[in-house]
Amino acid sequence: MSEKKFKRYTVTSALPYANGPLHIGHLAGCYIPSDIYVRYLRSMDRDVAYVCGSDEHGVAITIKAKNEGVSPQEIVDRYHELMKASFQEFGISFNHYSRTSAAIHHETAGQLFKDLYDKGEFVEQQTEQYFDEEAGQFLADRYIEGTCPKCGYEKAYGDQCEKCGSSLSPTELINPKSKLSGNSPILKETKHWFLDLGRYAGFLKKWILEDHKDDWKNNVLGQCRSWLEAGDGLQPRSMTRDMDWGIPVPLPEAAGKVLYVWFDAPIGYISSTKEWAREKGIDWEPYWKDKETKLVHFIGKDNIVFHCITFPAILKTHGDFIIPENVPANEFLNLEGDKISTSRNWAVWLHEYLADFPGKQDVLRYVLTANAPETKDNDFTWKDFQARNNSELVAIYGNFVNRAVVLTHKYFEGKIPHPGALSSYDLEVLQEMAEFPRRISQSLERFRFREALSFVMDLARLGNKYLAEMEPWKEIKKDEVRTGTILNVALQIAASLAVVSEPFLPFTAAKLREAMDLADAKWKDAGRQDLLPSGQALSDPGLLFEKVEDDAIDAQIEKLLNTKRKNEVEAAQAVPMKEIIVYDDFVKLDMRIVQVLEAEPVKKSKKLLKLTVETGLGRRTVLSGVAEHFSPEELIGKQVVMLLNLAPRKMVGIDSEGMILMAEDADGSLKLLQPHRHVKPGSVIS
Ligand code: B3M
Ligand code: ZN
Repeated sequence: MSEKKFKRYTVTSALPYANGPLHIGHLAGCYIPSDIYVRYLRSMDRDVAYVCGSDEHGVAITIKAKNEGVSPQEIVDRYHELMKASFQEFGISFNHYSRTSAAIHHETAGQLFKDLYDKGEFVEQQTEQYFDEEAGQFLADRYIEGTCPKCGYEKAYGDQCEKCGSSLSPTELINPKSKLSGNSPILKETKHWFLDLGRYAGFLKKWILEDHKDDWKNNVLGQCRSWLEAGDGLQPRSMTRDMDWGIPVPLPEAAGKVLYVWFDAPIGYISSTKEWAREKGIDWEPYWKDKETKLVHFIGKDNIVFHCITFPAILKTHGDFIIPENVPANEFLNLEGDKISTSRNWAVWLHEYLADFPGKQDVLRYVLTANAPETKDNDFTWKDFQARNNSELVAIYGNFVNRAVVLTHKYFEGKIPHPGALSSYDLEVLQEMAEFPRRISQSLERFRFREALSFVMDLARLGNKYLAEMEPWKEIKKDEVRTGTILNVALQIAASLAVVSEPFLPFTAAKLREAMDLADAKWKDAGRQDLLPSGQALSDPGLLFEKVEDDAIDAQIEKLLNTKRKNEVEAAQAVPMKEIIVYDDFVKLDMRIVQVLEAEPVKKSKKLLKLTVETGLGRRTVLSGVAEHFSPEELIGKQVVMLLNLAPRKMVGIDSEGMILMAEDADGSLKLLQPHRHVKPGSVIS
């Protein structure tokens, strides 16, 4: 199907919650794909508004603020700046990056809600909602915790059970508790404004399952189909919440209520466009109201229902707005075989990546595109990162460009050599080069970024192979003119590579364009065999990529293993309690604080240390199985707890007179039990 021509493009990528730093899952999910797409559109001289911003409302923010004991505003201010900086550092080239706490967004979202209210699109409903009497507030779904009715998991949320994945409503939870006070909440009447999605079933089914059945991605169509065909898929959904953080509902009777975050957030795309247009002094409306505009939402799969069902229904119902032409959602990226998780710190954080691999943004962009979870979840591994960098970027792309440039400097004073007569093979290679821009274009227009990038690498392979076969370093000994022709052909390939790489590897492309004076080259110029005029000076872009060594990768893997160990400790349940004893049993134990005077290894044992302790009743020898946890030096002088009246026993030929008590931590390490102040040895513990 030929691509319909559009006058302009509005491209959005999901507004990231401002409750934590960005990680590789964010980039792979929607920010790199959307950036590739808009860079390509700009190279095609198309009019693009690429907008995004921080999503600053909702319980994702208020829970973080509560956990840190700060205001939601402090949370969003911190992470809005951090995320904005990370996007810039990775070349995510938004025209505008706004935030949903901005006044322009409050106005825009409030007005849109009011417009729908005035059109009678909302159904007002009194509902019963859990209320925490001690905290004096209604409880959002994530503020309620209880036992999942489906699988018995005791920490299920009000809206979802993370263990079995069931979506729940708070009243289904068994023994619900408020996460604010810990008390059992009561059910209390409250009024909310619902959007009856069932009203839009006809429009949604035709628009998605008929009009877009051929051009939307199957993973998106599949999820939409199950929503549209499931009985409960298009239930009325409340567009307001009882919360004090968010956009106040613009109705006099709605005091204390805010717009549901998933009503307000997508409208953030419109507010961001308005803010951008105001700064540029242009009209924002054509980007959201003109049917000649192509609207594309880039998101992760967990946001499909909001971008394909709820938000289009809101826009369509409102009547003034266009609805998306495509929603190319990606699946999830995992990390070393496990789900990326902010709470478990199981992620590669962008700011940490840049600290460990300075200047290697394009390497990460490359790997995350080559491995993008476009149709199914995919896995990021550090070994694969190293392999792709070393055997693709360094060995093919970088090697090809470097040889072409270095040899031109070596044999032709760094000037583009004049091409002599072209051989049939030269013509064949140039013809093949000319095919690449169209081939890559087709993939990009269909949001197949992995495929498009593989074609870019094929172009680099074409150049690499041509040089390897033509061997200019040998030819120069025989025929200088022929050598010049070979290098001219190779440099024309490198020039086209610079243009078609830009959407994917903007930092590398910028170095190449600078070296080849191609700053103004556009997509239409790629593939030309005279893009670099003979005699033009060619500066040296230097090595485009460097090898990533094993130790750098091992350090990253070790860092993740440490995180895993820490998580296991956090998650470890304490060992079950022993059987109940009575007081008379306890009083038999004579526990004292004793002072360690001497400590030494025991010859025939790896585990034991021989301690000499002052018990207040005289010196004792005790054998303690702590040699793998403490050095003798660490124990000498310490005051520790000892069970004094344990019958002596002989171990490895030594009499041990008592036992030193220790705590075994969740990770198996031993910790000393010590008085918080110095006491007289022999002090009784009771
Ligand atoms: N912040 C959810 C997310 O970060 C939400 C996206 C909003 S897009 C309008 O996945
Ligand atoms: Zn469950």
